[in-house]
Amino acid sequence: MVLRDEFHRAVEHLARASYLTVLTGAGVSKESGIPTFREAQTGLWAQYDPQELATPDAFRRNPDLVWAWYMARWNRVAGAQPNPGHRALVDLEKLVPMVTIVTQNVDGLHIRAGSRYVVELHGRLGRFKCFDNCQGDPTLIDLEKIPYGRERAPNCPYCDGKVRPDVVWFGEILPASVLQGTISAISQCDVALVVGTSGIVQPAASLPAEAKRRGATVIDVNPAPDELVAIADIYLPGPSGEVLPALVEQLKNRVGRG
Ligand code: BV8
Repeated sequence: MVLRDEFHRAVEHLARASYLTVLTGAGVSKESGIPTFREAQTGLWAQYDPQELATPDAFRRNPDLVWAWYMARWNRVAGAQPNPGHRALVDLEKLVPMVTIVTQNVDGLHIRAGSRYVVELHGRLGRFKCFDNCQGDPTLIDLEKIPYGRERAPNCPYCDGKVRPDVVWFGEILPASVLQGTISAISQCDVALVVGTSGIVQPAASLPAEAKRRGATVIDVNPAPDELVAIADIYLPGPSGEVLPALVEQLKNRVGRG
């Protein structure tokens, strides 16, 4: 069966890998109960397009609406746990000499699962900064030290401007340190494992093709064919919470650490 062959090819590439870069999107957190970015939002948020809220202009126009959206998402993430897919990526660190996770997700679940090398392309829910970075970029703000509520964006204790989430919005450039870490992981890897991303948002969506251009084998894990299937060497259909543990199981047997 084609799938079985593809699966075993993926295990062979992982067994021979010396540097694995894992590129993850919202799909890897789906089985932790966190809806993907493109899924219809629930309740109050159903009337909004996430792409319209995740921008500096939206925050300038209506800081309290955008603030409340992030508070609701932060609240949901705080109650979520890493799932078997996150944990399988941690297990890979014992089976491949070097593993770096480059994630689009802002939920912090890879770090909470125990992954050691994680590049968070788009920042992190629960980290906050002055909208104007008045003390330097970034001017991080400890919410515990200022009065804040869930409904209204608080004021910066330094400049009295607005406090915002420390995430990368549409139209904003990714931090230089993040880009450096990403380029390093993409240029060194001999296997790029792409998990749970629709492959739409740039520049993250260009990373698998860049890894391939540099000679890496690209493996794509997604229950639905995404934009990246076309350039993937191997496509494994299925939820990451099932496919990744199965890959790790087979890899353990293959390298004799079962
Ligand atoms: C920038 C943080 C330079 C905020 C996010 C070309 C070059 C450069 C820029 C652009 C370009 N083209 C367009 C742009 C602009 C823009 C962009 O990409 N627009 C898109 C819509 C076309 N990019 C930017 O603005 C970026 N900045 O490039 O700066 C610049 C600046 C100014 C002017 C010029 C250049 C910044 C983008 C960062 C945006 N911030 N997040 C927040 O979270 O609130 S993006 C956000 O959406 C997420 O972080 C994530 O990255 C993205 C959602 O994508 P996915 O993770 O893939 O999630 P999605 O829901 O789409 O898909 C989930 C997948 O999971 C699906 O395929 C599904 O099948 C699968 N799945 C479901 N269940 C499972 C599963 N998979 C596995 N297991 C399962 N169980």
